[in-house]
Amino acid sequence: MTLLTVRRDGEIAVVTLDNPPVNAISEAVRKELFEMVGQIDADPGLRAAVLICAGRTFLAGADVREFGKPPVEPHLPDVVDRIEAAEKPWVAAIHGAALGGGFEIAMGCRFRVAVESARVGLPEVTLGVIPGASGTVRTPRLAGVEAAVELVTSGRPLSAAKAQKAGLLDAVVSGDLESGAVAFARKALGADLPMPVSKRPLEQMPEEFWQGARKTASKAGHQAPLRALDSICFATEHGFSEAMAHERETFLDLRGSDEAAALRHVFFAERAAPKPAALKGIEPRPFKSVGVIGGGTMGAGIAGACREAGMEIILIERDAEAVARGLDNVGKIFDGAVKRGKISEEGRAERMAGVRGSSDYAELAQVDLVIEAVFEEIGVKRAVFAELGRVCRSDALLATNTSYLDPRAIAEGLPNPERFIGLHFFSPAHIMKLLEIVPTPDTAPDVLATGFALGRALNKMPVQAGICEGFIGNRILKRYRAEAEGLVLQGVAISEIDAAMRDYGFRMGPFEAQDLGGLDIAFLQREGARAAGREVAETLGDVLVRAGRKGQKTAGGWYDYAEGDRTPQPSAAVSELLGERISGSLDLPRSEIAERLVGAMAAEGQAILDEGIAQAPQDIDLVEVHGYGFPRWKGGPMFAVAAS
Ligand code: 3H9
Repeated sequence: MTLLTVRRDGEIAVVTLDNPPVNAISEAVRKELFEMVGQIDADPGLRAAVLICAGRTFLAGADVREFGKPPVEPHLPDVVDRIEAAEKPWVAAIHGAALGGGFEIAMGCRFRVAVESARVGLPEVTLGVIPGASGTVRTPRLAGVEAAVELVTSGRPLSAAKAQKAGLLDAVVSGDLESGAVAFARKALGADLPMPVSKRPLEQMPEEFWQGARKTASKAGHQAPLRALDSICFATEHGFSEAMAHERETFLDLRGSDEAAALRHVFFAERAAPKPAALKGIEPRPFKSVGVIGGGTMGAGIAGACREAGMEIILIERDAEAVARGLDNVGKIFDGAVKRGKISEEGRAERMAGVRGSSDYAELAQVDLVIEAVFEEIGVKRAVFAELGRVCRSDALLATNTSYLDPRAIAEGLPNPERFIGLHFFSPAHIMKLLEIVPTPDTAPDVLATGFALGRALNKMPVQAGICEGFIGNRILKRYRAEAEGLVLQGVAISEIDAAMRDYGFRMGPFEAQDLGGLDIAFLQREGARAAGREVAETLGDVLVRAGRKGQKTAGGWYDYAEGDRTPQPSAAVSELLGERISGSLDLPRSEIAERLVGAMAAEGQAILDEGIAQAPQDIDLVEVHGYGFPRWKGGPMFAVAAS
């Protein structure tokens, strides 16, 4: 045994698994666990076993890296059965997270105890599969069908307290987990053992229950949640072994699916992106105190996100009135969190106590980091950095939140330009995950490392982008929209293009999304470029804005809207406005429309890679998934096109 060690505590064996980083259940782990059950059963001096893990977590699930390879014995369901069938009862002692196969192993144990901070769950559907080692068969026997359906189809883990309430855990221990679990085992040996989970009875649910659950599961947009639900339903109607065979078949079928491959791609990309190899070993600068310049929607969102992560905030605005408005905007963010039950009133007060407003830049003399989020105009931004250059510590990190301007131009003349960086947040900044990190040629490596550390601290998805118009995300967006307009010019109906992209998995198509966000933003940006003497071709969006059609806020953009109704209606006015420009009557199936638009995104992504603007194709995929609504289960445009 190399991964499992055993320590004796009287008649209890404490079996510790140490398979860093997350105790994933690899082939070796399965093999050692399977054999360990036999060894403990054969030892007359032992009466029970506690399974505990070293490191940050209990078993985090099957080793996802093995999913692309043929399954090798012993299979996980057999390991779970083996533990359950042991003569000596096993107790799972959970810290960190017991997820997927990790929780399935825990269900094979006769008891489950956890520390308060632990989480348990069956997140397999987020990887495009279903639980494959009895999650859909044992969970309804352990916690009831309704709880099992919620756990398995949502993939969301539960806190230890909630899991105990649902019947998934037998006890939550405070203090040392190992001694708590050993004490639990000792006490349990003094009473009758509960029935193994596989032998427990299963309740039957009415047809309406399944109908409602199917409706909810189908909202995910990909097949795994529905298949997981079907598997639970099957388990309620068949015996244990039959249900296990059915679950296994579904699991293996999905494991080889395109959706699962795409979701695994995103899973690993998300884990790699926040810790770029090139920055390994570089110590980030501190960011305990943060100045935010601008208290509008963006500035307030950034301030709210930083405060939520525990930083002390000074919000700078022009004058007292604007300061009050800015603080009010931050307050509204925390009001929302109170309303959603995420924080208490006291929590809100405690957060707001750490947000101070001022119109005096001198207040920023000692802060670690300043993030500028003022109007997107080069003169305004440069004036801000001239001021910051005067008042801030020479080692304070200075960041601009710009979407389109060149950070080099913003930083021109700044003393110590090595501490300057672009941090492109997405609106609303306290919610959106994506953070584009844009270093200039002068940015010091530890400043870049600080950008990533900040991204991680804010629980965002930080991705490095080089300097070009629109960085990664907005540059691809522009190409996507241009391609969509190109199809309109060839005669494809606007509503068909939107429907095609919804069918593909986006929540909205490109035209509906513009109507919601407003067509004027991109229009003004194009006009700005034209005014600066750059050649920018007239778009169909320009035609609409010039005719006063800026989107839902003007009761019409690409579509018409009835008052108080956000349902897009095809617009005769738009047909008339665009009429003579439309030169064809192209009729494309929706799948081909989507293929063309995603293909255009990927082609732009390739150009971005070739120019060194993005570091890797998976970074582009993360930008699209986390910032632009690209369906996760398609993996992002680079993955989707490479896989097709
Ligand atoms: C399953 O169990 C199927 C079964 O039902 C049936 C089978 C028959 N495998 O997230 P982190 C790596 S499906 C392989 O940054 P944290 C990860 O790539 C599985 N590797 O840590 C990273 O590597 P690197 C169901 C894995 O502390 C490193 O570990 N389980 C796995 O922020 C650290 O990861 C899940 O879906 C894995 N399963 O969070 C759980 N998990 O250092 C997935 C992680 O090289 N995992 N790695 O970049 C998680 O949710 C988090 O990792 C966890 C820790 C919460 C556990």
